Amino acid sequence: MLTVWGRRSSFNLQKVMWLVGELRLEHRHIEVGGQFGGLDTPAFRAMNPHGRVPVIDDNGMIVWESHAILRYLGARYGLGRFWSNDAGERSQVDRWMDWSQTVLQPDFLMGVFWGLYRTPEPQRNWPAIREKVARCARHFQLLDKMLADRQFLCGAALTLADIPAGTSLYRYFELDIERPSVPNVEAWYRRLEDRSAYREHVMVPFGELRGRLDY
Ligand SMILES: N[C@@H](CCC(=O)N[C@@H](CS)C(=O)NCC(=O)O)C(=O)O
Repeated sequence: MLTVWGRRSSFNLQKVMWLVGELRLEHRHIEVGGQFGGLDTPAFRAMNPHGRVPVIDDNGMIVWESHAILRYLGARYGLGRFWSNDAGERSQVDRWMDWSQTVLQPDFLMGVFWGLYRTPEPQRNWPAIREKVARCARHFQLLDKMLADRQFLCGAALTLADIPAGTSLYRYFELDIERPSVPNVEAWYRRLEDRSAYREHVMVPFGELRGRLDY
């Protein structure tokens, strides 16, 4: 049995749960972190010494770090669909996953979502927020070009490449910020919205996070 730990409002948990949903894996989900606490217990720290979510236990195999979990689940349960044994094909997916984690996520999730939405109004650093909003506009314009001739980031089917970047779309389009015209990204977002796993696990209202810096 697969067990997944993490609160539903966690961006990194959402990536994992979206894939669990796509793969229709039987699982148990335990909400920890944030208002649920539980990240500092010896039992949790024995699984993840960093005390962060998500974490999975798949029949005794413990994995932490959201992208390591995506790759693990893809390799174990998604061969041919979410995992390829061909190194070249895998690299097509890996480059988008790594770019999302090292470029898009810091600029959007940390820069815009934390800077604007999670920071109480009097503490907001507007020059920094504006710079991150502008950087995100360029990232989404680049994605828009990439998506001009394809339905998903690596072609005609959803792959792991879509999961980290696609998870940011719900919050990006819900926030009251300036956005460029990105029709191909919007069409991609609509395709993701058509998927029940995306609606259930990513389109999770995030009001509890407003003005909240403590987790
Ligand atoms: N790089 C890690 C980041 C993990 C992380 O920072 N998780 C956040 C939630 S998105 C967390 O555990 N926050 C503490 C909390 O929820 O209490 C990953 O991708 O899994």
